[in-house]
Amino acid sequence: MVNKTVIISNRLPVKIVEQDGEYLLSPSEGGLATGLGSVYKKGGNIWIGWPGIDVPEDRQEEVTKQLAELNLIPVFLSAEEINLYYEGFSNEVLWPVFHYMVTYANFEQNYWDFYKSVNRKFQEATLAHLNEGDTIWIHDYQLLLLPYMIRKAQPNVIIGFFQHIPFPSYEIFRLIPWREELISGMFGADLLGFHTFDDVRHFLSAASRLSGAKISDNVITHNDRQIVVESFPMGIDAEKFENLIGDSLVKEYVESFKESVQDRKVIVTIDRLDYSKGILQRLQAYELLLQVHPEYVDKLSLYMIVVPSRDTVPQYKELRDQIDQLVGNINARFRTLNWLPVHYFYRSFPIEFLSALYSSAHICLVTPMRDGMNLVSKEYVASRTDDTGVLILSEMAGASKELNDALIVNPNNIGDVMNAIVKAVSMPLEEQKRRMHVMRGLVKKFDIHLWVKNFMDKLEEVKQMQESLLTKHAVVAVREEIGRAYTGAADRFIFLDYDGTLVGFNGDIDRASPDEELYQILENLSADPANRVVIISGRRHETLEEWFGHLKLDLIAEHGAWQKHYQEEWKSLPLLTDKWKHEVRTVLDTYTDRTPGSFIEDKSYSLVWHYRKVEEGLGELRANEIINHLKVTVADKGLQLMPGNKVIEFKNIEVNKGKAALNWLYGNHPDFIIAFGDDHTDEDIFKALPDEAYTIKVGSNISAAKYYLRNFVEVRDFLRTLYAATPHRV
Ligand code: GDG
Repeated sequence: MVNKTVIISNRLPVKIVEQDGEYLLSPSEGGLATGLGSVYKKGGNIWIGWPGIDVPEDRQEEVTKQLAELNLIPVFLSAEEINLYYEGFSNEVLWPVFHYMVTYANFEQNYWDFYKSVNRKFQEATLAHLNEGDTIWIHDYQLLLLPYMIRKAQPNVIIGFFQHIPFPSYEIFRLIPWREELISGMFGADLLGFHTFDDVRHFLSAASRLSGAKISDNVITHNDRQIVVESFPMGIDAEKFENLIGDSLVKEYVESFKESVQDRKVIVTIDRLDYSKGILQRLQAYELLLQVHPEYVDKLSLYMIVVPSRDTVPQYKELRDQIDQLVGNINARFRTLNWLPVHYFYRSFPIEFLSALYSSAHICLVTPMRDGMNLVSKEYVASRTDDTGVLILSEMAGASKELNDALIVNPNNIGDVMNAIVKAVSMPLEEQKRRMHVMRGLVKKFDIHLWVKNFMDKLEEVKQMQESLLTKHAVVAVREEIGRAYTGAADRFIFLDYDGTLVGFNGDIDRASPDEELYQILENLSADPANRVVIISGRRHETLEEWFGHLKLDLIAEHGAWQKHYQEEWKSLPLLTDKWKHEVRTVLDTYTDRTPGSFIEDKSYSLVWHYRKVEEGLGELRANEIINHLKVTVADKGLQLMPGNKVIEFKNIEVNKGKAALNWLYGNHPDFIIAFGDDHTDEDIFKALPDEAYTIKVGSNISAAKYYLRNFVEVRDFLRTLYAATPHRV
């Protein structure tokens, strides 16, 4: 069966109207629909979503058939569901919180219940069309729970998720009562996309604080899966906006504009009605301008289009009233017989009208308080085919990260916005062209098609990464193969790391002592005379002696600085010096005094700075400070610095687990070697051992080992199956 791609979003890219008892469908022209057209219209691919109207149950089959012809699959939602899941949770909880307008949020339990049940409806609709190996791309904040819901029911699909609105800082996100559930829902994805790197940072920070998942750069390791988090700044259909300039209808509109504005300079603003768009503040800035600079009276015309949106919600209705009032005030105060300061339209227009506005406007004023990206700014730029015109852009819009040749403003600072308008009005043509040319090149190159391609390519890359990890997992077949090699061997070396490999990772290093079950396993394993079982650990030799001295084991402590063959004495590596310790210790002490929860472990030939109990983030910061501080000392004294799992260790360069393991093999010719380890000090063993050795990494990180097991429980099971399969079974 050929794998397909499934797009899922709250709304299907289609407009349905009922006329004379018939349902009439017209495809949506929005940029996203155009961009994704290249995906969902191909082959057996589909797009799943709400069709946008309430269809009575007895007509749903008919609509489903009509939609199927366009590769669209409907999720029918009742008025109540739309009210509570969409208007309620999505737009009265997530939207305000994600746009930093927390006081507008209504944390209603009822909204959350419906959010969950509607996400489940999307899950059911998806599963009905899903096969193993399919690729899924989910869109936006209405469906945050869906990735995990799908993953749980169908683990073998690849899931991408893109959020079109900002992801707020953790301090804001944590206010949501259901924050952990939302993060877990998103964790079902393989690839999480946001518009900007700031959104990525905020998500990673919230994810690490709320889930305890391991995060390294932009990769989260959770439940044995890796989740890649990336920024994909969305683009527009730039070619379409360029071409529209030549359209005859657009030209007609441009002509009539010219007549009405004459030689005044036009400022355009276009937004959906939303408190995140900064419409009121922008009007205030314009009012201030007319007040402070009366010379601009009759010289400027502000064309302001506000597209109706969510105006049944009280806050939106209130905003609309406030806009009406402010526009009325400005016009009443400053208008002249032949001039109107603000031309305000509360409705939507055909795209040709927008294009005419974009190409007629000297200035485009885009000043949202927060905006995931803001496509209007890019549409204006794409429409300026002669490179003239000035874009004034809020630093709070995602687009400001790319369009930094715009006049960037803080939308809360109306004086700043006013000054930007003054600067824009008088900007020399060359400067306009220089700035616009750069921005137009950018908007043209990073268009909606490249955005779709980049996301899909990354999804494919992540899929391959997941697959390659999967093949390394020591699944049943692998264990059987290793089991056969083990049984057939007469002289075996078994290297076992301790922390994280034989026992779980413990916040308190002294509490991770061996338990009865582990002793049993080690006793059984070492009872076979063909086995040399070697514990190879970073722990102090005194500790290993205390825990394992009574067993038939070889012990390597402090990464090889101390060694003991069974029934012999402990020996330290010859020619090691610990003279450097005093200098390093003095520095580490100062950091420990400033960092609650951190402590120093002093071993014979190494010093370890532990920060597993330090406040999240602070420990990493201090570790980096220490590394910088001691860089020179490390080089001068011939030391090795090893950052590990919530630790940094300083040790003599000669000390290395890989060298120690090789030393152990010296003069022996075993026919079976296996090594288990969980952190990067064990990588030295994996790399040093001969090719025929079986190397097993514990945890699912990328490793030089041939296979991996998920955790110490799997390691113990594995060891049990090994000795249970031999005739020497105890
Ligand atoms: C969300 C995020 C992110 C506007 N008026 C008319 C009309 N429009 C079109 C514009 C533009 C789109 O609507 C608005 O897009 P924005 O990006 O500006 O804002 P949101 O709707 O809030 O979108 C936003 C976006 O998702 C994409 O990820 O950028 O941050 O909030 O394309 O041209 N189109 C027509 N008539 C109108 O009157 N035909």
